[in-house]
Amino acid sequence: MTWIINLAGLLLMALIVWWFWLARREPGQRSEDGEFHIRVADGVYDPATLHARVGQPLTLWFHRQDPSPCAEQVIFQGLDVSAFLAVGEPTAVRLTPGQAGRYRFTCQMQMYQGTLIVD
Ligand SMILES: [Cu+2]
Repeated sequence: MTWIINLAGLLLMALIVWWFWLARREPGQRSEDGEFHIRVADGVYDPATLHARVGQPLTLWFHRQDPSPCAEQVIFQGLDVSAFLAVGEPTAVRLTPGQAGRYRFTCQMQMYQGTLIVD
């Protein structure tokens, strides 16, 4: 009986370690050449978390598959960048982050949500 409890405890510890390791890793996409391809469909940007460096010129290709008006615009908060997205053909959004920080990008109703993390 005791060994079952010990095993359960070990499993729990492993789960906690795994959870924190995952949380610290901050999932998302990094791009060496500054190009990203983001699918816009079903209410989510995929990938929704982008990593970039200060001063790195970025080209974000938005592939909008959602024809609803909700998805038609993407707005980068705090970067003074926004764009209207075409359906069925990729739209390029070019920007160069000048300061480190976390910048949210959303549709105009903020149903689509993404984060650009600049370090
Ligand atoms: Cu929307």
